Amino acid sequence: MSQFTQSQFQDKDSIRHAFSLAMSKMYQSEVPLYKELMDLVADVNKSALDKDPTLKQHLANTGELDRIDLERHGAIRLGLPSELNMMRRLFSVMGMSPVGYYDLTPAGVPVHSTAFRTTDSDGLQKSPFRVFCSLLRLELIDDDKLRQQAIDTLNKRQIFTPRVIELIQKSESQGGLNKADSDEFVIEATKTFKWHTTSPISKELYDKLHNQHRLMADIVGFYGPHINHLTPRTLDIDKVQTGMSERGIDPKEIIEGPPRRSCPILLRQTSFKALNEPIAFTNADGTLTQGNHTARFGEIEQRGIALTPKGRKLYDELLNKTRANLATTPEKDPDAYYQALADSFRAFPDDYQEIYEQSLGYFYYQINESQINDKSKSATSNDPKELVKQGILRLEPIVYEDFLPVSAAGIFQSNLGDNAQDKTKSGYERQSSQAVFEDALGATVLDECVLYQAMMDKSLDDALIELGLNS
Ligand code: OOG
Ligand code: NI
Repeated sequence: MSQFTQSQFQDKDSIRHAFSLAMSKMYQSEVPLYKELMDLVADVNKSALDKDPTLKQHLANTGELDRIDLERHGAIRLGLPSELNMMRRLFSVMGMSPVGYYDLTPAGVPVHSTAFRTTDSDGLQKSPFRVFCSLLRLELIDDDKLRQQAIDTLNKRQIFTPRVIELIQKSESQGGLNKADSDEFVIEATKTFKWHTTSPISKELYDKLHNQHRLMADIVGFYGPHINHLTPRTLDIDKVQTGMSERGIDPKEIIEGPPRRSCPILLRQTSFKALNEPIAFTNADGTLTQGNHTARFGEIEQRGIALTPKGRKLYDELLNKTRANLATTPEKDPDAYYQALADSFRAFPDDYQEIYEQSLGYFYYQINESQINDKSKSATSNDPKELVKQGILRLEPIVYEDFLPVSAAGIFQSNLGDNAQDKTKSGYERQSSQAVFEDALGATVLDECVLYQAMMDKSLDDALIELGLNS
């Protein structure tokens, strides 16, 4: 393709950015509490930056300072493999690829998931918007007749507008979309994720699905995959958790993920509980029956450094240990849980240098400008550890862009309504089905660790070139 044609295309990062703003605007009008949450997060972030100049400097060095206010993720749930396949193609128009495979079935949630996001460092700074996307595992409906009814219902719906499908095809065949098409694409794509106040199914069928699992009713009972939350990024999640209660927003009982630390790792998340909303169900004769449905909620997250497989293994071990040693569930005694969590995570170094030396986390290597003039000549080795020790290179944590299955299960559960955990079948006894998921997706999911390692390696190459130390 010629240079000239390519320059006609809108940058995929800016399509994603426009889409993320359109989704935020739609969700603010649909769920006014989300706007309140955004305001609370903006206040908390401002005071966190004012209080902590070191944090501010780290964020400035990694380019995250400018993206904090833009940063959010959304979540959707799909019913059919064909929907997941088209969803991948839709996100690809915006430069988003499937990263990671999350199996939620061991936690009693009948879905498996991936996250669509950009994988490119620059793209992440321009718009880190990502979408946690789950596919219902219809095979887990244990009643044959009901499963068939669910499949028939899903087969009748078309979650994408005809125009968005045309634009996806156009983007694929041309290699991009021009400005006018991109603008239209954003409007058409957003329609897939809007809320519907009418359900295509009867209240009776809804109740049957609901009895199987609330998520089945949430997916099969609607014309489309409504966005169920949009999550801003905060710099101090504990403040937001208490701030929610002060503003009369009802938070879930515990913050998921690692404990509070000086050097945050991975991801901490909390949410406010799902709203109970009126829905009109459609009877066989076309008349409507009023009912309710809970699906949409608000979530907040705090992100920290991405961990290597070694670091992740340690994280999983410490989290499992905490949960196994607890006499009760975390939700029943949050204080005891936080204490136990803090105790076990003492085994995870809370110092970036130490995390680096033990190869537990991913870092960017950056040149320490103040040191370079006097020391670069003496830098005879291109061994990064040596250059870090000499102060020629400094380490900046690479932020975790992905999700955590145990946390995600906690977020799902907290929004399935009261006592849902007790009613949920404790763990579907199934094998993880990444191959089945990828078959539906029409692509393999990317391995996030490979992506972080590549970012770290590239930062080293760039720094060595600049120092004249590359071989
Ligand atoms: C997704 C729940 C998981 C997260 O941030 O881990 C999630 C859903 O409720 O559809 O959003
Ligand atoms: Ni989420």
